[in-house]
Order: sequence, then C-alpha cells, then structure tokens
Amino acid sequence: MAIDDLWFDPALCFIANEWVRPVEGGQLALNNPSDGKQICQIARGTSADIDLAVTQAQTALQGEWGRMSAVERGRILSRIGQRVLEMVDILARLESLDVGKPLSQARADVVALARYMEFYGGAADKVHGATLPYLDGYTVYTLREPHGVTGHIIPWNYPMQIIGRSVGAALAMGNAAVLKPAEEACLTALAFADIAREAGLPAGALNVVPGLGAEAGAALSAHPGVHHISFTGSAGVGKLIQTAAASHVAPVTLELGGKSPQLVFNDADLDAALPFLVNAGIQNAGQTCSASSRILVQRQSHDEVVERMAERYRSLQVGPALSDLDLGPLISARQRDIVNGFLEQGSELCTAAQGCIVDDAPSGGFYVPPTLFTQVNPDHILAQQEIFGPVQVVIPFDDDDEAIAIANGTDFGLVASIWSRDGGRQMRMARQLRAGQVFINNYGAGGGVELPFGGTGQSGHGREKGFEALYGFSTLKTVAARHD
Ligand code: TXE
Repeated sequence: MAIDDLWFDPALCFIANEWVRPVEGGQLALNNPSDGKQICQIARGTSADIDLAVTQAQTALQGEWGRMSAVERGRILSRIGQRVLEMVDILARLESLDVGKPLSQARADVVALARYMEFYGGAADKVHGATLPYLDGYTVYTLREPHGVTGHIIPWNYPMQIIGRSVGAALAMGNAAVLKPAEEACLTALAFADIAREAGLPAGALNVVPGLGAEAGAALSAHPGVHHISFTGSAGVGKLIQTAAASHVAPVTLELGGKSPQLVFNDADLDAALPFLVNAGIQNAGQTCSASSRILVQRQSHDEVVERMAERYRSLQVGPALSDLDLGPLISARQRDIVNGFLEQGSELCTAAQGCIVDDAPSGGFYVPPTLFTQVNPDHILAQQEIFGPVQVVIPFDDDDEAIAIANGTDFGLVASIWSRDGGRQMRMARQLRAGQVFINNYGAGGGVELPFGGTGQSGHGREKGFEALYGFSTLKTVAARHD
C-alpha cells in the first residue's frame, strides 16, 4: 500500500519547515475512494494554525526568502521539480490512492507538477519591469514585486497539478505561501512541502495547513495578513472567498469549473476528434474543471459521432484506482450521490451508452458508470449545470450561429474546442466563443503548463499557468525619479 511509503506523519501541519501538531489537536479521517475505508488521520487545522502559518510566512519574507535573488529562487524550484520526478512512483501511488484516480493519470499529474516547477524555476528571473518615457528631467520605471503572503485553497481533484500552477508561480515571484489542501485529499500536498524543504526552500516560504473548508479555509481567506488568495473549487465557495478577501481588499484568483463544449462540424476529421471527445469527458472520472461535458455536433454528423462515442463508452471499465482502468471511483459518497442525482434527472433522456463497473470493484467504493446522453435539449439541467462526474451530453445543431448560441448559453466560460477543417470558421468561432481557452482541432493541448488558464462568467477570473500567472502573483510598482 502506498500509505506505507509515507515518511512523515499525515496527522500534522507543515509550518516553517517543521511538522507540527494542530494547535487544537483535531483530526479528520481521510478515506480511500476505491473502497470507502479510512486511509489515515489528517490534521484538522483551525484559525489558530492559519495564524501561525501566516506569521511564519511573514517572517520568511523578512528573512532569507525575502532577500533571495530571483535566480536562486528559480534554482530551488528547479531542484524541487527534479526531486518530484525522482519520486514519481511514490507520489503517483499516493495521489492514486488518495484521489481515486487511475495510476497512470496520477503519474501524469506528478510529471506535470515537475514540469510546473521547471517552468516557473526557469521563469523566476525573467519577469521584467519597463522604463517609461515621461517628462523632461524624470526617469520612470516599473518594478514587479511579490504580493507578500499568498493563500492557496485547492480542491481534491488535481492536488499536484494545482499546487504546481499556483504555488509554483507564487514562489517564483518571491511570495510566501500558505496552502490549505482539500480535506478529501491532501497527502501529496504534505509530501510536496517536505520535498520542497529537502530541496532547499527556506522555512516559512511554504506552509501547509490541512483542515475543513469552513474552518481552516475560511480563516485563510479572511486573514488580514494574506495579500492574495488563489482558489480552485466550487462557484459557491468562490463567492464566499471573494467576499471574505474583500474585507481587507486582497485580490483573488478564482478558478471555478465549467460546462465546456466541443463543437464538431460536418467537415471535422472525426478520426482525430473521437479520442478527445470522450477522454475530455471521462478523465479523472469527469472530476475536472475543464472537463468537456457538452458535445455539440452538426446534425449531419450527429448519428455517426454518437455511435462512435457510444462504442468507446461501452468499452470503458471503472474500478479501483491502483488497478489503473479507464476510470476510478469518485472522490466521496457525497460526490457520488450528486452525480447519481443528475443521472436520475436524465432518466427521461436518450442514453446512448454506459461503461461498466468491474465485478471485483470493492463494494464500499464510490463508483458510477460513465454515461453518454444524446439528443439533449441545450436548456436541460444536464446541459447547463456542472455535474463533476463522467457524464457527457450530445446536443445537435444546424449552423455556426446556433453552435455559438448553444456553446455560449450557460453561466460558465472556461474551455471550448472547435473541430473543423475550415480556417475561416476556426478563426470566427475562436473569437465568438465565451471561454478562457479555445482549442482548434484538439482539446487540452497536452496539459498546457505554458498556456494561460482561467475563466469568464461563473468559471471565475484571473489566469493561472504559463507566464501570465506571474503577473497575477505579483504587483506593479511605478518609480518616478526627478533629477536635474
Ligand atoms: O468544493 P469546495 P467541493 C465543484 C464541483 C463539485 C463541487 C463541490 O462541481 O461537485 O464544486 O465540490 C475549501 N472557505 N468543484 O465541495 O467546497 C475546501 O476545503 C474557504 C470544481 O469539494 O469548493 C477545499 O479545499 N474554503 C472544482 C476547496 O475549498 C473553503 C474542484 C474546494 O472545496 C470553504 C472542486 C470556505 N467556506 C469542486 N468551503 C474545480 N474548479 O476544479 C470549502 N472550502
């Protein structure tokens, strides 16, 4: 079992490079989504632990970490990335066990985390200010500076990738981070902090306080000593966090999920499209903010696309994460119940195909069969709300205008893709789609560490990933010097 590989006590918080007991001594059970059994106990951090972590982060900014050159920060991040890769087997097994995702998908997340560290390590000393022409007798320039203490509240679906894109970028800019991982999956966040310590990250630059959202999470978002909050999770909690941060006017980056469409036109290369159409919906059992849960197909191609997607669905196998089948379980009984509720609401729809849960899947696991619905009305609840499970709906359309109207007809705007050979249509659609990322004849662009990511509307605001994230995790100072 991967839990035997743990070299630290998961029931502790990680503050100033030390493993410490939560101040109030609380514990939470961490469960294995594949069988529903307890894996271990984790710390139930509270506002007292958040206070301690923020204080240590502030101390780090005044000490070695705050004085460190950008190039040295970058070297440390690169070393962390190398160490993450050296530990790929252990980390992948831990993530697979904890999140319930198939082992090979967990492994890809570890590799992505290492790549984030490499990218932000290399970028740390390449963020420049500018000199600005101004009045005679003045020299004016801008400085990019860290916010100070950054808070990172992350979900359970991609802990390592989200740490990479948010903590990695924040540290590259010289912030000191306080990370509140999700109570459902936090083992790799703790492991990562220890790896960072070992790779030379000074004490206090990264602190991890596990705990409940309403306790540790709420305390972090409302803490007046936190100068920026990065949040990935539900829209409801995103609004709470933005409100809490407003009390001390801290900027927030919100990444809140979506209902991302893929638009398949009659002139699309279906052989190329098919794997993307299905994989983007079922990866991590559909528990992906950028999951493509709506497939919009031009009417003439509709039946062929549905039949080919259905064929793939019928071959999908769902089982325990470490068995590395197509899909693992959902994260929790609660998430399974939410998804089953949606499936019930779709009971009057046309089900094109379902995958199967393998016979020897443990009875206590949180499994649901991947399900493809077809001929779905764009206003149906399954075509409007984020399901966060392996459920895709196929919606027919007639022409470009209708495709855009349906694609933009939800509250979300995270990702979209266009499958067409017509260059003019590709460019027109890319402009008209309401989404933070648009892909043409692909979906997801291989993980896209380098590609800025974030949403519009209820999908949130602010951008993470790529170089753009470094602007979000820094503030701009203008210096105007008058001289004779
Ligand atoms: O998210 P929450 P949940 C969506 C998805 C899913 C739904 C619920 O639709 O079905 O959200 O998932 C912390 N103050 N996404 O309940 O509650 C919490 O501890 C501060 C989309 O898991 O938003 C965890 O660390 N923090 C998504 C984090 O917020 C609070 C990923 C996310 O939990 C808090 C996950 C509070 N009051 C779910 N309450 C995506 N965009 O990828 C909770 N938290």
